[in-house]
Amino acid sequence: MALLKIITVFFALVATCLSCKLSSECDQQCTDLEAYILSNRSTLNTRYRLQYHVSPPIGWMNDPNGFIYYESKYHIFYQYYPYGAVHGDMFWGHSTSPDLVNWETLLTALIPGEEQIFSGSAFVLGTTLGLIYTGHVGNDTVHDQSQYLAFSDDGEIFHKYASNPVLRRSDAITPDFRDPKIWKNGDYWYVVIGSKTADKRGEVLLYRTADLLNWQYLSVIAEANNATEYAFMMECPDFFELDGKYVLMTSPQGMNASGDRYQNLYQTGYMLGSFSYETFQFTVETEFQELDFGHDFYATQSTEKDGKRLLIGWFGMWNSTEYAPEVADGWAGALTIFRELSLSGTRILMTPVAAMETLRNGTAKEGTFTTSETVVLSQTGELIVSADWTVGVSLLLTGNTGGSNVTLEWDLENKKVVVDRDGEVRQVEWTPGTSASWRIFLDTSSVELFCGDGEVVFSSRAYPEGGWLVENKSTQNLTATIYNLNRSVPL
Ligand SMILES: *[C@@H]1O[C@H](CO)[C@@H](O)[C@H](O)[C@H]1NC(C)=O
Ligand SMILES: *[C@@H]1O[C@H](CO)[C@@H](O)[C@H](O)[C@H]1NC(C)=O
Ligand SMILES: *[C@@H]1O[C@H](CO)[C@@H](O)[C@H](O)[C@H]1NC(C)=O
Ligand SMILES: *[C@@H]1O[C@H](CO)[C@@H](O)[C@H](O)[C@H]1NC(C)=O
Ligand SMILES: *[C@@H]1O[C@H](CO)[C@@H](O)[C@H](O)[C@H]1NC(C)=O
Ligand SMILES: *[C@@H]1O[C@H](CO)[C@@H](O)[C@H](O)[C@H]1NC(C)=O
Ligand SMILES: *[C@@H]1O[C@H](CO)[C@@H](O)[C@H](O)[C@H]1NC(C)=O
Ligand SMILES: *[C@@H]1O[C@H](CO)[C@@H](O)[C@H](O)[C@H]1NC(C)=O
Ligand SMILES: *[C@@H]1O[C@H](CO)[C@@H](O)[C@H](O)[C@H]1NC(C)=O
Ligand SMILES: CC(=O)N[C@H]1CO[C@H](CO)[C@@H](O)[C@@H]1O
Repeated sequence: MALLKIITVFFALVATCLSCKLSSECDQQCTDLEAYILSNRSTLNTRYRLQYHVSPPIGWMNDPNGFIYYESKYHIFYQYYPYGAVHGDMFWGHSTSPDLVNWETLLTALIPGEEQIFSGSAFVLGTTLGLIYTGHVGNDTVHDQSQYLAFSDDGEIFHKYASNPVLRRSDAITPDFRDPKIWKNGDYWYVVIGSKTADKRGEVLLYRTADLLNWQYLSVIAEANNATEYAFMMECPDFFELDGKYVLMTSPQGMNASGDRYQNLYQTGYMLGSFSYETFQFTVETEFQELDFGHDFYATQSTEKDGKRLLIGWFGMWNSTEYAPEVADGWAGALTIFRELSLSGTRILMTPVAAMETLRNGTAKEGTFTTSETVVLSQTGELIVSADWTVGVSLLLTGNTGGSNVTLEWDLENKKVVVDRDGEVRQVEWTPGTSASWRIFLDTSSVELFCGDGEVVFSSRAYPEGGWLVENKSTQNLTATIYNLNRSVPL
């Protein structure tokens, strides 16, 4: 009892005292978990392990969390279940990088207690790294969700605040209240949190606090308001300024497919508008648009560094990761490559972070890529393809010895970019400039296609066998530079 009291006082201080020193020891629970990860990792079948995308050391991964720059390194955390390639009780896995390309795996940051550690974000408080996450208590059907804090002095060992939770939804209309994204403005910390209305329309709520402990409800930032915008839940909201506009990025669940749009089980996209820190109203100016049109993209999180808005997404989808072949290998899920955002009119452009170029390790091909020509790569590659966009383009990406067939097509007649993965089609209109090119990142089991300046992007997992084989199936000769890429994440 006395010990409990001391611990409580100690952690109560942490939230308010910048100079309090936290213990930086991996305790027994942490030691046992790391021993399990270390020894059991060797049992993974590594055939589909990615070479430059962050993926769990073992077990399951979904949403990225806590993306931040702290003490000279980028930190990324993620929804993690080490004991199987399934969505079990959630932990937070953790990796760091000096450059967003070369990643190192750190100790598991948060281990579930009475609560599972659902999604959240990070903040820097002096020399302390803080995390705010959703504590999920109960099961899928009967549960309670509220917001918890944790702190670290060294960026690796985290301590949960003793008087969690610090923020609950005051009306009890829904138990779904999750994924706090925090930022600071003036004297206050703000969070947006995903939730739903009493009649089950997804909504995003705004709160603020001066001390991280006492929170004030401010406003509804956005809610699904009609049939076409219908969503029963908004997950993983993010709210930030980009080139003079405010962006509400969110992952709505329950939007029905409509033509080429919303083809995945759940969506991720954004609305642009203006926002006032006096009225706390977000005035929406553009309709919801998907950010990425690939098969496997969800639950984005962004952070700002040196004036750049950087973003990462879960390279997965709820109904594909569970059946992906890697599940049989003892792991599931990954993060996309890191992207930088900019605004062009009403469209957010996504480009790979500049440091991706440091992975290039010589070229497999440079120059004319003739009709019917094939290029065999090892397990990774970056392709820069230029074409005459007044003529159609078709590139087949397949395995050197079989596996997935992914066709990337410029459908001239419909003016659409089409990504066909084994018959599952995703497509969207594109307006190429004359000098536009496609930039394609291939990893052991993934494809990311960036069109032009990043106005159209597709992220899809795929499973080629025996390394990639790229074939020009177009009627025109293309110009291509194809780089080999080095590994930058642990096996
Ligand atoms: C998995 O980890 C447990 C706990 O550390 C250990 O007892 C077991 O031997 C490991 N299994 C393998 C196959 O390494
Ligand atoms: C979920 O928890 C509730 C309350 O404890 C319990 O009644 C219910 O059976 C549980 N459901 C499942 C699927 O475990
Ligand atoms: C629903 O909302 C969308 C986007 O704001 C709008 O274009 C559409 O007209 C609305 N539909 C109805 C039936 O209100
Ligand atoms: C979405 O699709 C489901 C199943 O097809 C249907 O029951 C529902 O009415 C649709 N919702 C909207 C808003 O169109
Ligand atoms: C996942 O859901 C989407 C949208 O409902 C559907 O088109 C797709 O076939 C599903 N995939 C799997 C593997 O169930
Ligand atoms: C790629 O890796 C090789 C072997 O480890 C190394 O020699 C080379 O310098 C690396 N290339 C780059 C661009 O880092
Ligand atoms: C890919 O295409 C080849 C050649 O048409 C075919 O044999 C193979 O079954 C296809 N792979 C998949 C996963 O559909
Ligand atoms: C493509 O390049 C090949 C080899 O340089 C050349 O023979 C052929 O005429 C070119 N085809 C077109 C359509 O330009
Ligand atoms: C980089 O390229 C060199 C020369 O082709 C090759 O020997 C080396 O294995 C490559 N490194 C990696 C990590 O692929
Ligand atoms: C127009 C043309 O030559 N298309 C060729 C593209 O490549 C495929 C596969 O080799 C050929 O079957 C097509 O004839």
